[in-house]
Amino acid sequence: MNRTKLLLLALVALFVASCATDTVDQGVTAESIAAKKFVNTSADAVAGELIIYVDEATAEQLLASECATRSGVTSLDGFAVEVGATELKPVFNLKVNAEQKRELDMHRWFTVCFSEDTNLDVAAKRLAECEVVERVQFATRVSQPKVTAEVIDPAELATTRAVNVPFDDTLLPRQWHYYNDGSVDFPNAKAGADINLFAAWEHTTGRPDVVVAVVDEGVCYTHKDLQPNMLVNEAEQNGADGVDDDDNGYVDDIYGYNFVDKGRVTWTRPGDSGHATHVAGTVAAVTNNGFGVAGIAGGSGNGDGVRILSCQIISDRNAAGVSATAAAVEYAADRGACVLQNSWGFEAGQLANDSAFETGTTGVEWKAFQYFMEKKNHPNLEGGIIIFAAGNDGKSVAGYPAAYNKLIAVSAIAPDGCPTYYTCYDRGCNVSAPGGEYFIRNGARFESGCVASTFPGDQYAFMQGTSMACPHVSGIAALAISYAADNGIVLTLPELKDIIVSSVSGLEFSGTKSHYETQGTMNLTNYKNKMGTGLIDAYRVLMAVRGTTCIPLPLGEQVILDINYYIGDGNLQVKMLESEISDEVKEKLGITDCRFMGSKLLITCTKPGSALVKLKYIAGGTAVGGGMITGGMEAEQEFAFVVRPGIKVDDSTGAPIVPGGWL
Ligand SMILES: [Ca+2]
Ligand SMILES: [Ca+2]
Ligand SMILES: [Ca+2]
Repeated sequence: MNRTKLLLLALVALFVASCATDTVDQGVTAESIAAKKFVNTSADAVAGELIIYVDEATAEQLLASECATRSGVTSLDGFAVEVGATELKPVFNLKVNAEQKRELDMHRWFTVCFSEDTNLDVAAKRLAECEVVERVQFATRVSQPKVTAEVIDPAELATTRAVNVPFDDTLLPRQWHYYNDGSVDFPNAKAGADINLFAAWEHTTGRPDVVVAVVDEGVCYTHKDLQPNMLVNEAEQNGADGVDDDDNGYVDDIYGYNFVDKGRVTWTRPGDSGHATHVAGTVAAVTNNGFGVAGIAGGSGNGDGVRILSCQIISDRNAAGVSATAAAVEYAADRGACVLQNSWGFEAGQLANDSAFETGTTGVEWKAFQYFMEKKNHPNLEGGIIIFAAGNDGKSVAGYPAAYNKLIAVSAIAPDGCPTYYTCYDRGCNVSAPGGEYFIRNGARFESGCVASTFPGDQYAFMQGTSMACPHVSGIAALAISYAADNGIVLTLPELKDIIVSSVSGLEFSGTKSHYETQGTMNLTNYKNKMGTGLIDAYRVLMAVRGTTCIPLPLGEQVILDINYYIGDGNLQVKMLESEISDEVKEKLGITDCRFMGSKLLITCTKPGSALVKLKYIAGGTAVGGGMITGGMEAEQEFAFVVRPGIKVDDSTGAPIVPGGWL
């Protein structure tokens, strides 16, 4: 008798015993209790599969029987006979890190497989009526937003790079989403509608000990602009085909694992879209290697980018069920990822709110997320951060699980600094990033306003979507962890989440803009203050990790900066002292005028950029104490001057006029 049968027999025995009791003694009550055990509904659920959460004793019995050599339980009827059950297996992989998984009760989740002809609702009801079964979940599939890729003509790959980009990747000038000086070909393109990446790159470009798991289709790991930044499982790479060389429960998982087909990661099936490869490139395509695109945390051309792990949950348009998806998230945590990049969701409308997601009806996917968030895979982040695309339905609510309040959901903006026509916004959306947008001119479609990244077959392509916005935030999270590591800072997970959602530019828009798909107009007023906290800014994220306050300064205009806006409670208690602004900083920001007057600094910057400066002031009183004088204390604080186009500040205080900053 094989292992599966043994497990099945054990479970069936338990079902029969408990179901019989329920039916006889409790009747209708048992039915109402059973109804409360359902995590979700059977709408669009996969046939022939259910996921159950059993009580502790049953879980132990089922797991122990996995190694049993005895002939097993004899009573074979009831559920197994009715539904033609063929398999019963734990959802999670207890070969790795079992202790922590048991603490989270992950060992109590099982998948039951049976004939696809079986009525799912009837089978689920049967299971729910069993005392030992505490929850029953229908195996819904994940969905991935549809994408339209516009492959970049190879002739363009040889484009001479513009002089104003910091690295030599030939397509970097097309990546307006990293640094937008307003010259991108898009209606009303706005300088500053970007993630302000170039300034961040002056401080870090990533670290190879930071692993980002891309939960998506399979990543084309042979792509020459990705391959050096793929996480390699060396035991498998140097091992034997068809053998689980590192004994982690997955055969041949060299660059990740394919949870749909149960094997190697794939990207060349007819239905594959290139989505994962595009997403991975935004996070960590190799930067400064002389060709292709740059990745946000792709290193500096010295093998120092963050690493990508491919957790494949969609293959040839077939999506993994929820239990395989949960296993993919668990696998990401077990392989050392500390950032989970997710441009996918469940079909909208299955769960109405956070409480349906988390409370009495918690599903198996949440258990996997919880494990990922609790697993400490990097010494400089106490946990793992999970980032989701908000969804492309244009709804005023994020999809699930993106909307869940412990995950970061990303909405998408276009090169005009306005919401894209497709983005989900408002409820459940936490922060925005560039997702790009096609536009029509004279009847023709243009892709220059989309996001440029890697595409299978050593190609490059433009795509649009919150799927493209999401990896911007994942890449920035990876930079934040890298920067923390470089500076000996340990972040908690809540700290990193707070930093990400608070390090943003204000988004200012009004009126209407044209809608690419319908060629109608979208009313931007509907989106006001609903694109999360604003547009994420990579430089601000790093400065927040460092603990340094950013002072936005306008470009080419004299400004009177009142230090009291940035220190203390703003009651003019602080007098500024003459501070040294180095020649290097003056040159970098084109500072033509710089005078200290009382609590104020009069300054004119003529070049965009950013620089760290130390400003001195008197803490208390109007003079520094010492000698015969009783007075204030001389103090010093580091600030980051940020000069960008579009920054507007108050004439008398230098405070930014757009709440939260620039744009
Ligand atoms: Ca393996
Ligand atoms: Ca192998
Ligand atoms: Ca490159």
